[in-house]
Amino acid sequence: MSGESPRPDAGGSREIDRKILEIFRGRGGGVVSGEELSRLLTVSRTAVWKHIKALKDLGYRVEAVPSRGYRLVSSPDILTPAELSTGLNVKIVGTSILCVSETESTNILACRLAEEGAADGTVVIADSQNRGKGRLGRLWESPAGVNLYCSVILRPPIMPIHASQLTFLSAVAVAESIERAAGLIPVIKWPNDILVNGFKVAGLLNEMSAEMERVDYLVLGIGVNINMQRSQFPDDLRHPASSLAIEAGHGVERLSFTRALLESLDSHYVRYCAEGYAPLRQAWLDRSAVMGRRVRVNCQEREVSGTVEGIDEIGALLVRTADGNQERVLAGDVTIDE
Ligand code: BT5
Repeated sequence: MSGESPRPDAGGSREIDRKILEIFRGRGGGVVSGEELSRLLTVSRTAVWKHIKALKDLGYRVEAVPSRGYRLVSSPDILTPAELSTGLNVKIVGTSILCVSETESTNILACRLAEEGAADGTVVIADSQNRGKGRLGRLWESPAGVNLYCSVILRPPIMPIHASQLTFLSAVAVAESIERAAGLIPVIKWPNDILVNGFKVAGLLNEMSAEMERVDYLVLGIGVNINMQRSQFPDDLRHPASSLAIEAGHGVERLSFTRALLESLDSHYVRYCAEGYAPLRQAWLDRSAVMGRRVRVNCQEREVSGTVEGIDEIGALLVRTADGNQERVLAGDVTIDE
């Protein structure tokens, strides 16, 4: 993982590191000789040795087998483009990945890259954030080494009014990956919380740049508490919070979680671009914690109480109130009553 300003030679070095890991993985734990590595990578034996040392410094366990070569014994749970993209089955989301060790907010970094022309599906990941953003100027706790802080740049061919539909893309993909990678059963609370056993384990924050008629880009910000420990949560959180590790009772590999997330985001996004909102809306409704429930929605200037009947074309929550009217709520904090 690099800082925000990579070393001048970092791109080339990282590419060689990535290739070495690919070769090791292709051998399924078998030994590869230094000579073969040097030939396949077209670098000297000394350079091979330096790259192996650099990988060891990153936490990879590479064993030197006397007079035979090297063997990859285990990999650390760090998020690097090389680790994430090897064998990743995606068409758009995750075809370009940038990982930094620390940044203010991955959403801010992603917006900057999008302004500079970053492609549809570019993913930005940070090991830690020093001013992670929640909604309405709130802060997102982002300690290093334990969680996922990720922003995805999308350029869907849609009108700005439909942009909120894509909040459901990240919600559905995060829920699916929690199931796949941690074996837990998550539910989605409108609009942007993912809960496991009633605790918030992930938060989503979408940002958009648009003209009147068309979206220029969207940034889907995704924060998932993967291995965060109880002692790392502040006392004054708005909603009871937890992490996948706490709820599962064991650590969850960040790498496999993130790979599952990118594949899920990609398949739903490709389908959204081809077939529109309907399949995504249904996938969201299937996992919704609020569908059919009595809720109170605090929308800053008013509170709406009633039974949730669904979500509409632009992602507004449809609530049937006691007087029989159906209210459309575009933004707010939901409390589930019963
Ligand atoms: C959210 O806001 O839930 C959206 C969080 C989005 C974070 C991601 S991380 C990657 C990307 N880059 C960013 O800068 N942001 C996105 P909201 O519903 O407003 O919830 C924020 C509130 O949740 C805070 O005021 C705290 O009370 C609480 N909170 C803060 N950190 C938390 C954490 N790690 N886990 C659970 N709750 C947290």
